[in-house]
Amino acid sequence: MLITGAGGEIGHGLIARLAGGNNRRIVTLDVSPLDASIAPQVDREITGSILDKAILERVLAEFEIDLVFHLAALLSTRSEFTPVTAHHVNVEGTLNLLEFAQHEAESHGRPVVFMYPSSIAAYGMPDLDTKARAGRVKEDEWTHPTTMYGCNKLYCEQLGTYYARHYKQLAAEPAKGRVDFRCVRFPGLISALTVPSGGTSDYAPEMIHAAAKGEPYACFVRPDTRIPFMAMPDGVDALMALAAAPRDALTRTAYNVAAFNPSAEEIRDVVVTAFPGARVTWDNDLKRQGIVDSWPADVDDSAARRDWGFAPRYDFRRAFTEYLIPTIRKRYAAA
Ligand code: AKB
Repeated sequence: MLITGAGGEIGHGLIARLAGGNNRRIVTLDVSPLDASIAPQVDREITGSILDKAILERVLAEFEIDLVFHLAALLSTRSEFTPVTAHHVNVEGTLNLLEFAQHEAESHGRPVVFMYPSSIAAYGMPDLDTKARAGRVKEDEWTHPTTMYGCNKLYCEQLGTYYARHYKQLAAEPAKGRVDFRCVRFPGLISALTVPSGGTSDYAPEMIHAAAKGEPYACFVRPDTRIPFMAMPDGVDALMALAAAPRDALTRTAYNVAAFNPSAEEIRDVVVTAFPGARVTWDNDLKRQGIVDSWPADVDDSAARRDWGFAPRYDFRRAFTEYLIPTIRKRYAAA
């Protein structure tokens, strides 16, 4: 399998999980070298960019890849600062990977499963009243993203669907492969092991990690801000479950997934209880606030539950008591 953006948050979680039992060789591609906690789990680490077609050609010539986790992306806040670069990485990079997957499929005569993490950024709620009234948003509702990242994600979902449909026709011919594109629309992800960078849902993980380290944290969104979240182990499980699902069971290309949707204030309350002495203040960044205000307060993930058995293990309480707090405490104690 090939994992792009392997050194990022999801890549860390995925590689750590695969290390626990996986019979496929893992090839990674990331612009930076992998850190020591995951590098030993990987069979071949390539340092380079998804925009470098020569690297992808080398991978094509050297390996037989039948599963791609295309995780490399610039996240929402970062993309607003460098929208043109974001478009290059998020859209042209994805196009390169889809072309790569198609060539792999053709040259080995079998489908390549292409896993793509999309995002709640693919939605765009016009105002807070509509957001409050909309409740749990379904995949095909309110897809009017307001950010470069959201536009990139929504478009790449369509691009993947195009490759999948196009090559379904070719698959009827013998010895031809196709791209089997599958996508999860992730909510904010919270990992106990890594801190994200460049995202807008980052306030939740930043608040938790700052409290664990005994550092003050000024939260950049209003206390009443509400978007869906999920603990990283459930995010990784979702990717693996969708990748393994029988093709015939899938009724859509992009699936919502989420586990809990606390307000920023509810997150603060849990953090302060878990780490007495935590200092959380509010320092609203209007631009970032505008981004999260355009994301739904919750999503309807019933299609994922029905089609491939999505069932997150961690609700809000369990995410903190059984995963985040013990794992983060251990991490910083060891450090
Ligand atoms: C971001 O904040 O940009 C990401 C996301 C929700 O896709 N975490």
